[in-house]
Amino acid sequence: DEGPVESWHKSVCRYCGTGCGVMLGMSKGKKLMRVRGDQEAHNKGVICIKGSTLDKMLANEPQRLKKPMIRKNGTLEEASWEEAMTLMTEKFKGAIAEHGADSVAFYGSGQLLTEESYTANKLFKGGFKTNNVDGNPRYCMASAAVGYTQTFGKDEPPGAYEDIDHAECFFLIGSNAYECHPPLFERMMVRKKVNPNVRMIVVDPRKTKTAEHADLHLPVLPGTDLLLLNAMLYTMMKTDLFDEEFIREHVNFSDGKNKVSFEDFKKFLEDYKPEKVAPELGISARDIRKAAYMFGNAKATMSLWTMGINQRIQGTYLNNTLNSMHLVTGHINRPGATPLSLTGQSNACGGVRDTGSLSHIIPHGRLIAKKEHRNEMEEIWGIPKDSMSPKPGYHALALFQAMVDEKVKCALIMCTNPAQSSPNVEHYKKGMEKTFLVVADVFETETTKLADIVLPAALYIEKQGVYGQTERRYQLIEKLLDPPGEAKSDLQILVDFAERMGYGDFIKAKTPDEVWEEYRKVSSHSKYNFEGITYERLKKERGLQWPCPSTDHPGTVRRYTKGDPFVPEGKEHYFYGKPDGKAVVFLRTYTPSKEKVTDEYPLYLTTGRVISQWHTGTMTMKVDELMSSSGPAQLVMHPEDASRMRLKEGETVKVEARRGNMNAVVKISEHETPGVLFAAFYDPSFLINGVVSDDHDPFSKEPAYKVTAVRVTKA
Ligand code: MGD
Ligand code: SF4
Repeated sequence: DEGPVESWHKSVCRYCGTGCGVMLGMSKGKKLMRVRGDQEAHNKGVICIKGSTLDKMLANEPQRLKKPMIRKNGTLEEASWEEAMTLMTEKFKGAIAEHGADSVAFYGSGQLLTEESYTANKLFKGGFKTNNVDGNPRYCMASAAVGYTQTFGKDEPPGAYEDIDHAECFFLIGSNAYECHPPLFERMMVRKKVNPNVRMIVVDPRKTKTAEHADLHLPVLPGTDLLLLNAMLYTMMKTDLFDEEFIREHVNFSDGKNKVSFEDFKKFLEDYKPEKVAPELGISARDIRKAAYMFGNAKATMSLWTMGINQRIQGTYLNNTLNSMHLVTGHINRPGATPLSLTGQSNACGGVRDTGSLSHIIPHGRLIAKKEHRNEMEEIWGIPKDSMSPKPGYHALALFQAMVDEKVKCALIMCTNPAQSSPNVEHYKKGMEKTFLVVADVFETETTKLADIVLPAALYIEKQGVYGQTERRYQLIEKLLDPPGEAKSDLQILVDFAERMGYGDFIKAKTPDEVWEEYRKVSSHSKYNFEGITYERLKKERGLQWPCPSTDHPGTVRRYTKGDPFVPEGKEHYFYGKPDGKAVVFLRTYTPSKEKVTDEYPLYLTTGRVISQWHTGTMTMKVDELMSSSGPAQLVMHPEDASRMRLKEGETVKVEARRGNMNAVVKISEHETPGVLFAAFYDPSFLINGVVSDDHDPFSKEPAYKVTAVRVTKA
């Protein structure tokens, strides 16, 4: 018996990008006994079923990976750290010597600690000189990141959760916040309850629990939302809902190549008359107009979105256009008026986007392809000028394709499970099998099963480091437990690997404290400046929002407006990511998805999360309460579809798509829309990604997990 709770410790939930503050009750025997929401954190004590069962997840010690494993004669066998790290070093050194630095890669995660992602990125890009560093945020938020960068010149949102308490209209598009960001959804409902004039519009092909609470639900057909946004803009233009003064002072227009005029923008919108686009959207022109009035007429409108518009072949365009709707109506930079992309993972913002741990970027919004940006980082990292590779590395899908093509010989994968989470997964698994894969995880996964070396990693409060979420808030997780067996933190693994590869002096920050100190100083050379966010402050405070340039700075709730330390004195708004301080409104033309339904593939398949499971289920499927809530994953369809195909609940069907086929068990639910099927991706025994299309956005390279055309027949 580990005894009752002896002490409570402030921490952050392990799972999602809401970044809820939690209080962890530890026993004398150093066991996590209880979890509750932190009343003083931004979530005001509210947490969801996943967060409240963190103790049960951590209690799964018997199933944890505890010793390194090496594949010998086709089977993974236990080995010592010395053996595993020696073999890994030998393989990486061999590949670099024989095939060059671009034959190795790092594939990371928006759930690694910031200190870990920063170190891996620095080692591969600044040390080995390959930009083959990417990770699962590519599957998640790349479109939001590229969208912000194109519109404002800098990634990360202008607003914050606090805006929920001031908004008069919530525009939720491609977000099932009820299930995926429950404390934020609850905050919106509280706002609505206290102020009955507050309205909520939900754009979603599915009748989700979020949509059930909407004042206006627009069930658009999968893949068509850009038509809706442009038609709403058309309506706003025709009804004088544009804020011409804000536009004049703070906005430029662009067709993507050249600067164009406000008049050109208006002409562009003429193609998107509601009556014209309504049939393709599958909703009425009246509802399009209604949505436009609600958005435009409210005193303050806040848009919130996630994967429904990020995971799309026009994900970047959708993000641009949504940002544009705020700019042209002046619904920005005021309390309650802002676009706010909700984060999927706990540390995709702070850990990956801000540290520049994707194949085309380097820390703090710098681009690999820009010589002056590389030169800045070379100087900061103390490496010779022009020594970094100018060539962007492989983005996630290109990386796995390079494995199929045997161009990438060795890869280190940390804290992610791409053999389950990648689209068209059976194809990319062939590449993973061909490559010398080193996988660090806490449990056995579909990816560790393909590894040549498996490294047991420390989990959550078994290590220390910073998570950064949606609203530019950095929060600290302190170490409260020792990892089981021989498991080590990903940072320890990276530091050891760096030393063995001959980069011990370059990766000189070796502990979380040292890395944070280095990284904090690196940030001071940028507009992401968080030099004032020290561990000392984070131990006391409930997170801090950057920019935060000095230790006496309170952090910044709203960017690009008065109160942001980078907005020049005397200016009300200033989009300093752009040379002239003006944000860009793009003219973005709608293109139909290649996965549009046909006679051959007459149904849409859309995929995503459910409230009680986290991503590939490795952590949450081990918790009884969560399993009994979700059950095994199934193919969910509307009763009309089921009766048309004469299918019953529990029946096995064959799902066929252009890229593959699989069997599935049918579940019938009124929450789906006729013609649109839903499947979650947590359950490895129902690997839905076997049929999901790997079409992707040409700018963000994010896969379009949300739109696949399929046919369903009795198995
Ligand atoms: P996770 O289950 O989050 O899935 O896909 P993945 O990242 O592949 O994987 C995290 C892994 O890290 C788990 O295996 C866990 O056991 C391990 N882990 C936990 N803590 C640690 C640690 O501290 N160190 C190490 N080394 N390992 C640790 C997520 C991806 O899936 C994402 S982000 C999105 S948004 C996509 N969404 C999506 C979708 O909507 N539909 C479909 N069909 N597929 C999708 N795939 C994508
Ligand atoms: Fe954790 Fe996200 Fe649930 Fe909050 S909403 S408790 S961060 S899983």
